[in-house]
Amino acid sequence: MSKQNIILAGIPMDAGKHRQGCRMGPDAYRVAGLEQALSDLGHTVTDIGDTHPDQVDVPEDAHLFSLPECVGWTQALSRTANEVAEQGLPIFMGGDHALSMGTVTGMAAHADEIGRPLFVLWLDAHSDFHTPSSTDSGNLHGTPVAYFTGQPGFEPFPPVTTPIPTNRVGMIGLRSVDPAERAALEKDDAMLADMRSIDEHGIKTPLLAFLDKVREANGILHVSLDVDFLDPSIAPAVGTTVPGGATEREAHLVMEFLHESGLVCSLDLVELNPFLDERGRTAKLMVDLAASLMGRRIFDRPTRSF
Ligand code: 6HN
Ligand code: MN
Ligand code: MN
Ligand code: MN
Repeated sequence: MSKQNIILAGIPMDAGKHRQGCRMGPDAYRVAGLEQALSDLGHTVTDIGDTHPDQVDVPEDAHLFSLPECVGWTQALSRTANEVAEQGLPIFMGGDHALSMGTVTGMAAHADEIGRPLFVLWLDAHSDFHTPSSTDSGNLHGTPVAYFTGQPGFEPFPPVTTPIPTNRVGMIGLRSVDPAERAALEKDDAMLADMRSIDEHGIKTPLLAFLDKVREANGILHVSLDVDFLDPSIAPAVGTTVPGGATEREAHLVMEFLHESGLVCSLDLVELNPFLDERGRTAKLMVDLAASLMGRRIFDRPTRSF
């Protein structure tokens, strides 16, 4: 991957779930030095500030948390992602994972415009494959993959004009998948790598297989990195911790391979809740992972104390 035009877009979205705090994510990434870390690698970095949701005429829903706001965010983010993708490589600083309903559909429209298929790598403890009718929690951050792959039941949301077929989705890090999501995923053909298979075969095996698929199809790759992909002992700043996650080295190795692939077109950094962090350690780790993805080499890692 050569030197890039990186666009940092803040998405202070907290509407995708009941527990609040992810709205502080973009500023935590700024304080943790994301822009400097990336410009130190020789990239041109522009922080375009924070995005805001559109005002939409959608009624509140008794079960789904903050439905109108989520629809407004999706509409605004899909447009913004498509626009910024033309200027370079966007990094979407979340905000909760419901933001991917907008970023991925916007990137899919962009990929369509340049005539290349978009693939999505979902680094997460969860599959986020609920639909508005299958979710028990009513939290829409558990639904983005179902939305952008074109599953039915998202009527109040903007229609998905360029759905991503499930065989272009790869999930790595899974260890908490609800029964309804499992049933739906079993019928589909997404690449699923749970933590058990990672323990057994290493994280490199599913990742390289997936990257081969992207390359063979002349595709481009959107990466969606949920903080809970990481083990909670190294990344406590997230509301949905699940023990047994990726180690620091596993996560960096993924980023290093992604960098070497040259296939990544965009990145979501999601679910960071700075209110739950310990002396900024999770924010700093996420910055380090983004830097690895953008080409920081292993000997150039900073020394840290907390
Ligand atoms: N995330 N499956 C659970 C739910 O409430 O639907 C957890 C969702 C987590 C969402 O990882 O972004
Ligand atoms: Mn466009
Ligand atoms: Mn998620
Ligand atoms: Mn998750």
